[in-house]
Amino acid sequence: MESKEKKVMTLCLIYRHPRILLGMKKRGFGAGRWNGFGGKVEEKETIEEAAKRELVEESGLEALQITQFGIINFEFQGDSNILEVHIFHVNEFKGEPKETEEMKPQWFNVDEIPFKDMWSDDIHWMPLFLRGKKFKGRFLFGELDRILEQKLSEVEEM
Ligand code: 6OG
Repeated sequence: MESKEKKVMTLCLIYRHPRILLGMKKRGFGAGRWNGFGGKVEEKETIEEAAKRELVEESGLEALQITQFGIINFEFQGDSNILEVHIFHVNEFKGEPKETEEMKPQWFNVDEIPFKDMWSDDIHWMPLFLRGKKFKGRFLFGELDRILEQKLSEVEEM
């Protein structure tokens, strides 16, 4: 049996209705796409600490209130890694969004989220997130961002 290596990651979405802050990823994994802010959890920190740290590093914003809303496992055909992405809602924050080496931030109205320039899973779970629903899921990607399998369900608690 092939053994899969799990990488735990964070993804923070700054959302105060009707606006959501996204960042254009300038380099690395997911470059050229709009996404929330996040990255890998390091050994010595909790997942929430990592979420806050990555948010500061990538957007310059300090989260004052943060709540977890989702966990999604991403797998890629022919790749032994599983990305376990923990999705957080940031409702209150301090500071002004600033462009960093990694991300260029921009506010979007929730009616104008640029899904065609985002990871193709986002259009599936974002509506749940925007309605304040908690969720768990799994996506298997094939070539060129094509979703081969997906499972997504609402949950009461994380
Ligand atoms: P760094 O490699 O820059 O962190 N991420 C994904 N986000 C979405 N919406 N869909 C995916 O489908 C994703 N895979 C990873 C987790 C990468 C950032 O991208 C997120 C991190 O926030 C495959 O450290």
